[in-house]
Amino acid sequence: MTILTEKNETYAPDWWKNQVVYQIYPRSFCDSNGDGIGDLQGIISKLDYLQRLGVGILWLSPVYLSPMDDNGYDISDYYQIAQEYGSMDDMEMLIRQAGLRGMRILMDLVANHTSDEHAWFKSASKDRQSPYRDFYVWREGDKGFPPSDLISIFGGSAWEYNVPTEDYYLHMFSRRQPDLNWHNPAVRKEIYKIICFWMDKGVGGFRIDTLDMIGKDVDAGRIYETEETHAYIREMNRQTFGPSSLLTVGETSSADLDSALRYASIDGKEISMIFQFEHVHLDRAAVRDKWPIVSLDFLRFKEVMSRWQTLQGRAWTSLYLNNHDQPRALSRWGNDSGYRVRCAKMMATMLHTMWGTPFIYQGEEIGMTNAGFDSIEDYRDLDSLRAWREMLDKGVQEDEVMRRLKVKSRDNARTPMQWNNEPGAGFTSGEAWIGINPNHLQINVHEDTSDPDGIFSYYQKLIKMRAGESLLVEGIYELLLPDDPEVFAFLRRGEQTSLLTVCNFYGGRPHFNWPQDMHAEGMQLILSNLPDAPCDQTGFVLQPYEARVYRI
Ligand code: TEU
Ligand code: CA
Repeated sequence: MTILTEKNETYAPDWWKNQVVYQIYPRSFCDSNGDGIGDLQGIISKLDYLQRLGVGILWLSPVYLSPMDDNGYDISDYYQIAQEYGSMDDMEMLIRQAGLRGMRILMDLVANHTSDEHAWFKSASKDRQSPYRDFYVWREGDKGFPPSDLISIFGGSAWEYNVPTEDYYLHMFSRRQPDLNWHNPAVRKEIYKIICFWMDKGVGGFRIDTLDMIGKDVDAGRIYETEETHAYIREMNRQTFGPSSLLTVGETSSADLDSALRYASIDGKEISMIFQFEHVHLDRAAVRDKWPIVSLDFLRFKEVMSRWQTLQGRAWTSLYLNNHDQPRALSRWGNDSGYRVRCAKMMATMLHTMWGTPFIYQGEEIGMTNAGFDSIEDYRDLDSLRAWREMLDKGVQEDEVMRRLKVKSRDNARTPMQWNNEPGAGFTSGEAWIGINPNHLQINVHEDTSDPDGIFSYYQKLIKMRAGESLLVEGIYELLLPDDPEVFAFLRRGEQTSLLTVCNFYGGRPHFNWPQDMHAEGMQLILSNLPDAPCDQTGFVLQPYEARVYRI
């Protein structure tokens, strides 16, 4: 089945393979009514900007009805739009207006858990006889102790005692996000109804939150990826988006290559692609211990990014450095001061010339940076606020706790989009729900897009290149200089020609030698983040954070 759009276009099954996705965090994108909270009409007012950028798909973080305990990742009604974001009419207008500009909407489906204010949970938590009782995971405690030592991702026990029914329910995230029991066919049926409802609205696909957790075996303490996980995804595929050309992206923080070959196999039985987390877990003390500050092991980063390229031809993958859960990569792994503009372009060159579908997170296209918050009062993210309390209780010095939040907090990515240098950054005429980065005076859309050498126009070039360069979609990836501590260089080999990407991730001036079987005269520079790119028979000296792409 292909989806007809406003222009009665039809979409081939792999329409998204040369597209770039733009993630919008609605709360922080654009506020149209001055209440300090981003909204759907705000997004609609920026569709021309997004069309100019050249992206083909807009992933919206959740906009459904929610008490906003986790900024919408706690849904209380999947069929309604959160009042602070607007109405269903606004949502339908957004889908339509985006479609008219050749852009499709990816909804964020949070189905591992609901809000504790969802009607199902309100009923289930009141009465053991509720018809929705088995929509959630209930276990007896043991003389006042939780049923097991499962820990929530947001810290603390994953079990919450429920007084009315005198037992515990499971919540792998906040206690206000009770896990759904996917082993119950009635739950799966309800989720499939929700997917079909939004498909009928004309969305282009779904990003599926914590997809690797839906088949959890709680009593075995196995939270991620079981056989049931894949069985349920295949059933979901068959009963909803499978026959269509929708784009489906699963968030699977536990995935390795083998599981990715199942989730995102080109046989189309599950989903189109996944978000893997190996690279964003590299600078963690441990996968479940994100707060201690660890510097990036660049060689491991290159190895991980390259290993995920080996899926080519057997599955499909996403490419990302930023999202609403991660600190901004430019601050985290790049240079967000003296070389901010050049470094932003270099990181984008690395990502957008790899194999897979690149994702741009709002503000990445103008080089926005981490928030720089100094006081706990600045923070809004429940994960960060709880971690602050937990680290203090464990005896970590307050200045170290604040240093960690400043580097690692999800709020780094959630400060309002910086449209101009006005007091509300063009995001709001009111008081923003979270602090606006003071550097919006210098770093903003107006400033950057008025510079032909700005980051935005560089992203435009990369996106246009992907749409027109088959080597970026099909070229076979080959890492060069795996042991080089500064340079990330790789080929995208084709039949007749190939592409060569060379990125200097640091501030040194290393010399890059042309690869063995290649010569200067055969090289055609097709993109660079510096005005000139001299080279000689041997190769060239890379300037700090310099990036070049050659056709060979
Ligand atoms: O995140 C799931 C996930 O992988 C998180 O555990 C992530 O590792 C953590 O947020 C890092 O601190 C998804 C959403 O992206 C996130 O915003 C939600 O808070 C979470 O699920 C619960 O829905
Ligand atoms: Ca608003």
